[in-house]
Amino acid sequence: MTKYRYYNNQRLILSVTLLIPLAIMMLLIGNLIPQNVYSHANPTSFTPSSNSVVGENGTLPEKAVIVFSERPEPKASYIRVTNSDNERVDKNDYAVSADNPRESSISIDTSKLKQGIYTVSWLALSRDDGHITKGSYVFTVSKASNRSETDVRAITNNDFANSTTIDNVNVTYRISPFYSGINNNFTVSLSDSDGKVPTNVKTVLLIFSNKQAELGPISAELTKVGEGEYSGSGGYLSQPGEWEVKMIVQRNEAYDLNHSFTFNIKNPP
Ligand SMILES: [Cu+2]
Repeated sequence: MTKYRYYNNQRLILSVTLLIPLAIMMLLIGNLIPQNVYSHANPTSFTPSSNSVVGENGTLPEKAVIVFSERPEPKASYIRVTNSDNERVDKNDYAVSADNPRESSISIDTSKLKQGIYTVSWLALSRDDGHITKGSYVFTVSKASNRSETDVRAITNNDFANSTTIDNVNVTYRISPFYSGINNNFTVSLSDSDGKVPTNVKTVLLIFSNKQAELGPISAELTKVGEGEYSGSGGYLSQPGEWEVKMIVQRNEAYDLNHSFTFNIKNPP
């Protein structure tokens, strides 16, 4: 990918001059085409919600429900709920609601919900525009009432860490304690070649996928915790195996920094 910044104003003015008529054209064309051509069937709500902890009050979710922005075609769409051993804990009864054609759900076999991280993976073929969208998210089952001593034992750290330089920005990333099926901490540190912190960073995103287990993409936005330091915690690495992580650093008035990395991860010993 070619990268350049707007170092000189002339180039910037030229690009803006070219962009205005283009933007007007896009607006005119956009108004002639029904809106849903651009939207696809994207999830607008998840139950249980993304990254939530359930079960602490003794109630377990009996369904996974996803509402989409368009109508999913039931014959070609799915929702699957899997545990950290990639075993399905749903009842394989995917259905679109009779009351709301944009809402679909699958029943969960609550007898199979033990303490741990669960992945909800979905695919939707839109009846409105024929496009396919897919993704995953995770939730945690925590049974505080019957938590045993062994569940809270300290897990030995097994950190994964690496560095790269993209567009003169040094990027260091770390995953800790680096076991699947539990919460991990994800940190990204950014500095330029002089060791200074870049000031134009908007967001740092991590997008996780595990092709073998058909999980993902699962998106996580990290929080700024210090100068050039971004961090987040979650059960995104919900199952063992090979994962690919796409890291995207979005910047003001500069191209995104993109870096992908893969690794193998195991469930805790
Ligand atoms: Cu679409």
